[in-house]
Amino acid sequence: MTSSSRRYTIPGSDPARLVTSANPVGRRDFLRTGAAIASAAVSGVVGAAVPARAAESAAPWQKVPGTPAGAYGQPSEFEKSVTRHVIRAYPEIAPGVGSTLSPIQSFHGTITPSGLHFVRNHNGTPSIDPAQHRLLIHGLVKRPLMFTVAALSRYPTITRTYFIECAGNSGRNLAPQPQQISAGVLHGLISNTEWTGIPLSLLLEEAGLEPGAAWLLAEGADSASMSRSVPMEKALDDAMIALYQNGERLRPDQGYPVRLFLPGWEGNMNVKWLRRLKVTDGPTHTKDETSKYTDPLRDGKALQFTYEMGVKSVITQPSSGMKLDGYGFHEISGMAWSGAGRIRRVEVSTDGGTTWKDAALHGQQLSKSVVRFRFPWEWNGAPAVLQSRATDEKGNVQPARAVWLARYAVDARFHNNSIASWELGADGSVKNVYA
Ligand SMILES: Nc1nc2c(c(=O)[nH]1)N[C@H]1C(S)=C(S)[C@@H](COP(=O)(O)O)O[C@H]1N2
Ligand SMILES: [Mo]
Repeated sequence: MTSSSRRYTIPGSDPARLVTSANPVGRRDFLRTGAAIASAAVSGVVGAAVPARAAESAAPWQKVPGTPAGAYGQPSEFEKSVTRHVIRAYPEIAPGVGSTLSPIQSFHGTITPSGLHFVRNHNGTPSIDPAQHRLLIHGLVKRPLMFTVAALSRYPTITRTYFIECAGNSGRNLAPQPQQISAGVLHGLISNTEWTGIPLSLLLEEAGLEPGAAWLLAEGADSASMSRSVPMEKALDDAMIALYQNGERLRPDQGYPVRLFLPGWEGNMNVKWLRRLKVTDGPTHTKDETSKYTDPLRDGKALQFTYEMGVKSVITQPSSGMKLDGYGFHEISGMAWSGAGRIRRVEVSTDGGTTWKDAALHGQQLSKSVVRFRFPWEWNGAPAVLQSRATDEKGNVQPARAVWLARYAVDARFHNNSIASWELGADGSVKNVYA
């Protein structure tokens, strides 16, 4: 702790006063520290203010030996409620079709734990034996190549942290009435992961592009045979053949053993269980890109091939379904990301967008990656509407809901990056609202 942070002490005469969310550190002590205070400094002070004798009577778990560590670690048994939300579109006829949403309301950093990564499957997660899986690169190439997973694992790799977001994320916030469901069920088709893999340009270079090679057809080995067309420009830019997720092999739900990763581009194009890349002279117009992922506009036209995910943010604490346990200090916090590059700024409004103030950005501010924003706030107990607005390094600003709705047709379902609003009632309850 720095000497300056020692100034803050816990109010009250009992030096071992228990600091809980219901019995917080005095609000004047918080305010004195100013907006720049980091929550880490506060908790550090709390720790320092409790005398050593508070720890003298041993807790039950100090009196028995602990359990031996298991072969694969699991979260605390007290965190069992932090799970993905499973939605099965056709539970009877095709149980593998659906989405499994990340509980973003429970996240506090920037990385999505692998077991809580969102999943969007068009026909379930295949069980693939890596010894039998192959990746084929063919079409307009000088040398068609077939790779085993073992062969791929011998290539030089890169490690990058990127978000992936389904184009349908936040589609539930296009319902006629705001739904009272958690932030994760509303906006949880987003995850942020450290991916390790091979630059796709390396493999394409090895295959050798023929003249006219302008697109790729990427095809998955699942029973949905998910396939999408990818412009060569992206393939030669930052596209990756991902093999690892947060340091271990890809999870089956994320495409084990091989996935195409296209940083910042709509989730659907990141073909999992990748089995084939065919180099072509134009887009293939596969079933997956003609039946879906088109964005109808107000003027009767439609956007096709909307690849880049728009600049976006969402407040995760507090968020719908939560309840603030009293007025006073509360940290407003959330996630922001952009498919165009780095997040430069996140502003927070507590009055429904009338006034905005800058939030602090935490974590590495990487390109096409989630940043965490935090905003210290003193709630005076009056109803409030909380919003966040992100700006990226290209100057793209997250649109207001009304602006987004004015652009897209009423039946548009994808790419909803508009500002989301939480209404805080006088009783501390937090509701999803359209503002
Ligand atoms: N082979 C295959 N790839 C796929 C899909 C699929 O169903 N099959 N779903 C796509 C969709 S719609 C999205 S949003 C992302 C989701 O990636 P995740 O499940 O790893 O989060 O994968 C994409 N890649
Ligand atoms: Mo998706």
